[in-house]
Amino acid sequence: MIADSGGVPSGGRVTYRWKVPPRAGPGPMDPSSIVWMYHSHVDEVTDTNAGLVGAIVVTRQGKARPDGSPKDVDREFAAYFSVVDESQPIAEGERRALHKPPPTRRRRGSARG
Ligand SMILES: [Cu+2]
Repeated sequence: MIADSGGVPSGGRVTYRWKVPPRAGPGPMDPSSIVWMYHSHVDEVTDTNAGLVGAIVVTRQGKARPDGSPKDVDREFAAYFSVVDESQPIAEGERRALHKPPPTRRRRGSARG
């Protein structure tokens, strides 16, 4: 892993490199590739709800093209389904990403009703 503990700046890019042990790849009865999910462990729930998740495709040795895609697959896509509690406040960074100003706080009993 290359990144330090400072996180990835907005618009930034980090390249991660993992050593993939044979047990992380497809087994004898699996297709040419299997998928693992990656996600943030900084603030796991908030970050995952903000979309900081993705797929890692591990293809059997000798079954990948030079770009890493499996030779026996025409198209790849990953789908991730999740249940999210939208009643929970979202993180400030997520709010900024949506280009919405933070909600205005109002005092109870305000003359403006
Ligand atoms: Cu995890």
